[in-house]
Amino acid sequence: MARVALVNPQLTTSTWNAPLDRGADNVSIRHALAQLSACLKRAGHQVVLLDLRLMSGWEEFEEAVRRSAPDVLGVTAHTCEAVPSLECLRRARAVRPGLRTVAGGIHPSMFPAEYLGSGLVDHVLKGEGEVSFPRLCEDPSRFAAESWGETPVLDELPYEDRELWPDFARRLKVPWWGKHLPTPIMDFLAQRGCPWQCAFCCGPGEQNLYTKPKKGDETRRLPAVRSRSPDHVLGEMVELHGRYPYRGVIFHDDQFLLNPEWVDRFCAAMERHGMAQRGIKFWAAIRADMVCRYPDRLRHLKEVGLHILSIGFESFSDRMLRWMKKGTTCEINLQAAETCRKLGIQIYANVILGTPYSDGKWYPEDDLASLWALERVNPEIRSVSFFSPIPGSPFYEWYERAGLMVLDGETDGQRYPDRAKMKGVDYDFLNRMRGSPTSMEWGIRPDLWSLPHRRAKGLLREGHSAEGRKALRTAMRSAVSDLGGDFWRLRRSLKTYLRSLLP
Ligand code: B12
Ligand code: SF4
Repeated sequence: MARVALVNPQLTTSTWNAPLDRGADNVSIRHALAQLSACLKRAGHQVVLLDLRLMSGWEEFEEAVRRSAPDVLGVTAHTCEAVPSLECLRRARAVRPGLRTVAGGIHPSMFPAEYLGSGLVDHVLKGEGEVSFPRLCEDPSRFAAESWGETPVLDELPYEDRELWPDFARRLKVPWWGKHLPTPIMDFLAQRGCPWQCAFCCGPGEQNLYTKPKKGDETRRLPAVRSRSPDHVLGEMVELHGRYPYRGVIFHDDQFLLNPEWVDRFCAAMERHGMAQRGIKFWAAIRADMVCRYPDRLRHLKEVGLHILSIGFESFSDRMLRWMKKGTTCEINLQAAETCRKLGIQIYANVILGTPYSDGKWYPEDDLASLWALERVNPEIRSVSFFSPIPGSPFYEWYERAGLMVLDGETDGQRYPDRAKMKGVDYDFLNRMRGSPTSMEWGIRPDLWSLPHRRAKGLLREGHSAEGRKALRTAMRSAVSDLGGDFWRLRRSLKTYLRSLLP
């Protein structure tokens, strides 16, 4: 049996000696490694964790490789971790020549040549690793340099090895969701993949990850979106609750409501185990159109503990939503928010600003529509970020071809709340619009926009058309003069946007 080191190279969005009180990237365990560890141990291998966030620097990493003397070193990587993951491999090889190295996870799966071409890895194991990685560790000679992991049956997997993190119990107590979720917080994955194809998202990239071979043509892969059975999920939840009586739960699934029948069975299992009675409140993500299609399911989820719903509104401009291939409209977004409000479910609103349109130009009115609608929805959490193309998404290829991306090689593959990523977007303008310095509280400055705007809309609603138009003009003038930027272009955009509000 092999001694296996699992490496978390999470330095881009976290740091050496990462303090637990500074954000999700420092707190969250790496589920991929926790899951792989459970499978490796079940197969009889020994596992050590090398998480850079728990170390003080490269010297400590090298010392840990020397001390743990692994036979196999497996490194995971998201795109933003490509650089540190390769550095881990380089240093591990230098300290322990002849060490067998394996790369896996979404980035190596999409771009295996980056790893194999570096000469630092023996294998890239693409796709899911639970079944094949333990076999590779047992007998690497059976695996080619580049191969696909066998697609696992999720219900046959052991529960994650969360205690691989020596400070796991401490991590649970961190209130990384502020007042929105009670602590201790436990996070779970109940389903894998997403069948939609939003152009800005790496969901399509995930379809290169969570896949199965095509029947009759093993050389081709098809997306394998699937769920654990609710009993398997609840089995893990109940077992962990016995050991760590948590109160907040995060379901990281891309889309929690993929299949309404699955949700029915999940709710029944939650009721059977009295999870709401234990005071457990949970967070999940559901598309706006699915909220509108299945309000009854949402009500049931609320009854069993759904406390805060993450909705990818993305934009409240219909043409932008079409360009993003989101499959929703502004009206659907507003209706979904309304449903949540009626059911007493808090809203975590995801909105993307600064996306150039199909002609390569950025139109401020698209973002103004989103910001104004955000004021209307008034969500508990505003997760507003500037658009950054993620490799593996259709938009990445499109904007790359259009030459519109501002790339720096180091931080690519991250979604930024506030960093300039696209040419032609007036980030100063967007920043001057915001009502608060923190990205989570993104909102339009009320003095600039909302108050005069609201007044104007009120007048229009009451039928005072002339006064309404005048008030809208005043709103526009005050916004334009205060915001600066390309005055004439902005003026045109604001005019277009304001006109769209007039009856
Ligand atoms: C939970 C989650 C988070 C959490 C926790 C992240 C963490 N450190 O674990 C938080 C909220 C902190 C987070 C942050 C970010 N995330 Co995130 N996140 C996810 C999410 C929803 C689930 C990931 C997960 O745990 N999956 C379950 C595990 C079991 O699956 P897995 O990771 O794919 O691992 C399997 C295989 O890939 C493989 N495998 C993985 N590693 C290895 C290693 C070896 C050696 C082998 C053999 C196999 C192998 O085997 C595993 C088991 O089958 C995914 C979307 C998704 N559904 O996957 C996005 C996702 C991974 N995140 C994404 C992004 C962009 C980010 C951020 C960059 C956002 C930002 N700030 O800009 C940061 C980066 C954080 C970081 N440095 O890692 C993108 C990544 C795209 C890309 N091309 O890299 C994804 C795919 C979402 C998307 N659709 O766009 N994220
Ligand atoms: S944005 Fe959401 S719905 Fe769209 S592809 Fe990504 S995960 Fe799926």
